Amino acid sequence: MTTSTAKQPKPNPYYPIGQLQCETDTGLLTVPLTQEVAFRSWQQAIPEEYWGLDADELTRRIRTARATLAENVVVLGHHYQREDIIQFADERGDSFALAQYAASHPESRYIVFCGVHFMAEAADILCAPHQQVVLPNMEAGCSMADMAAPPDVYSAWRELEDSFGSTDDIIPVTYMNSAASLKAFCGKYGGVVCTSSNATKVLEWAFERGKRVFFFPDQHLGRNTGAKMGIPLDEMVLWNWRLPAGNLGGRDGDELARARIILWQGHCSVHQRFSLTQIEQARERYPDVKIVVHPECRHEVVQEADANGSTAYIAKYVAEAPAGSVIGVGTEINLVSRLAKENPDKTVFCLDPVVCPCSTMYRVHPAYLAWVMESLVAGTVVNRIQVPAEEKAHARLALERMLALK
Ligand code: CIZ
Ligand code: SF4
Repeated sequence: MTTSTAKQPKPNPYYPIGQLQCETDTGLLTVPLTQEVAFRSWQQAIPEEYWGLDADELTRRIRTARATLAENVVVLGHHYQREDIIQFADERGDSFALAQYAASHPESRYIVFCGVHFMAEAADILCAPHQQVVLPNMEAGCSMADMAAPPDVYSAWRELEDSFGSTDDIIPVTYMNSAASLKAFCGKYGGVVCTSSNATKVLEWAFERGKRVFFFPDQHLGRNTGAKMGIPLDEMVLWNWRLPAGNLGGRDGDELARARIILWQGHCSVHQRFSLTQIEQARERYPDVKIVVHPECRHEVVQEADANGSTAYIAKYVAEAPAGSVIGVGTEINLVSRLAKENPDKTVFCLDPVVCPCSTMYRVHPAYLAWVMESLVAGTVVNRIQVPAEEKAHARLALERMLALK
């Protein structure tokens, strides 16, 4: 695969209005860290020598380290990573598929997970004890996962217990995009993990065991899945975690009594940007366009789309569309532009004209990958992600319940 050779950010024709630009708008091109405006505020300190390296030099150094480490390392690339990272991935995919891939390669002691924090944790939960998981940039979190702080979830659970008299009939379900401690919480309280590929199956499982589901952190995936199962919108209520404890997440007793799904008020800032207006504009411009979106998008957007599904689903949808198709996609821009490149016989475009990449995924700049890989070559494991043993056991249980549904 080729790499970007651009040394300078190019002005992007998509952004006519300066104020609408996001911090990562220099686009999908890699420039040295010193020129990355977005990295100044939140990047993890790495040795000075990596700051000035351009994309070509970083590529060369990562390639050398990769060759030296050989089968001792597996490099995983999430779909939302930039091309300059994806080119090194032994496997690319969604968070769960990547964690499974790492677990099925026990010959590799080091798993370098180019993705975000919860994904590296999931890999650590599923991998063998001798495998060590490394996240190139510790600041690469997920803003959606961060909306469900474990103490807030535990406090909500206690409030639900007080309100209903017990939680025996409530099944906690966490989306993969959550802290390991919340996966452990689900394991401990009879709950389960879901991904965007299996959320329906998981909720069916949950409703066989309880009357209600407590779903976090993504309200949209929860609502879209519930609606797909025929649950009326007014039987899915939002729990506003920003309110102080004691407020029942902003609901009253009647609303909670009616609720079949209690939805944590979390969202993905990338997917929440997609709108009905964008779909309308795409249909006006291309009357035959097909619209495919991720279920982290708002309910009305998912309803209006021709299809919706996980990143793997979207990739398959585009690949299987007939030549000449025009497809508007509602998901992260790195994946959309890769799909456009890999399907040159189709017109594939992002529904959002102000194409911000996922800013936390973007934090895995190749300088970080070079640093962690060269550290491994030197015999030092930096940025290891390790889930505490007890948490791991419970989190694994919640993941295994999900796996058993296949
Ligand atoms: O689980 C993943 O990797 C995410 C974040 C989304 C998806 O649909 O694959
Ligand atoms: Fe999190 Fe959204 Fe980025 Fe996915 S795209 S990692 S949900 S912030």
